[in-house]
Amino acid sequence: MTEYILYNAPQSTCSQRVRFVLNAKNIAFEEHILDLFSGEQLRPEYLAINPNGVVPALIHHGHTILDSSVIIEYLDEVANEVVCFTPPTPEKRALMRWMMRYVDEIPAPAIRVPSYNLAFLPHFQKMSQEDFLALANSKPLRKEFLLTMGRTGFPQKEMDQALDKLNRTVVRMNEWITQNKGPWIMGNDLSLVDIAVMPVIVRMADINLDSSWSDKPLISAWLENIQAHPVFKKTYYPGSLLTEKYPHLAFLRDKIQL
Ligand SMILES: N[C@@H](CCC(=O)N[C@@H](CS)C(=O)NCC(=O)O)C(=O)O
Repeated sequence: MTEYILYNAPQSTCSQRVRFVLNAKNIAFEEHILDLFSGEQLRPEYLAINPNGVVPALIHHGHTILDSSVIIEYLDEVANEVVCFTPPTPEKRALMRWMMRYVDEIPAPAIRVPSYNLAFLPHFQKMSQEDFLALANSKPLRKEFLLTMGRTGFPQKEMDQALDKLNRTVVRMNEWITQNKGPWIMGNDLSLVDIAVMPVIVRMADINLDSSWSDKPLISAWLENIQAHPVFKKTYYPGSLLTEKYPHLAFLRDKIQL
């Protein structure tokens, strides 16, 4: 049996965190790509692995590890020979985990709103209302999210709130980098919190929300640094960016009010 098996999706921001850590640690893994639009994550065989019906899921030596933040912490614990992304002292570890909770609480859910409104909505608009409701009701974790979006998209108020959360994250990240003297969030070393927030910042740049940090050179430098990391390209393999599948998104800059 392969030591590591990853169930994930190329454009899934949560999956990108896990792929980055696996690649950085030089861990070979069997990759299973799920088509989230055809509902492969909701099939009984996958729900038996992850009852929440979301990716990623990691299987290591037959043990199932769920939730991207939990998975990257797990990987840093069991495979820390090549590189370690967790600080050495309990105080710093607590600080990193607190920052990771912020990322999971504020920007990780917020980035889904523009992603769905701008890119994924047409997939749902093609469905009949009946099929859409049946799909929404079958989602263990995202039922309310999908029902709020409906087949017309999130209302402007939801979009504004999400963009506000993303902007506040950029401000917070800038403070963290400044306080810790950069170039990474916790200072000199790349840590799990950088990897946790990476997909949000990369997605924002991808869908033209990078004006959020036009006055924050530390964030631009942080993004350049992560993009220059040796495993960035391997993690964001072709098809991982939204603009690769939805080229019209590259031209939306003027339509989104920040
Ligand atoms: N907290 C979970 C969230 C996982 C999650 O929301 N995954 C998304 C992709 S990033 C998904 O599988 N969505 C499928 C769906 O909404 O049906 C984690 O970090 O692993």
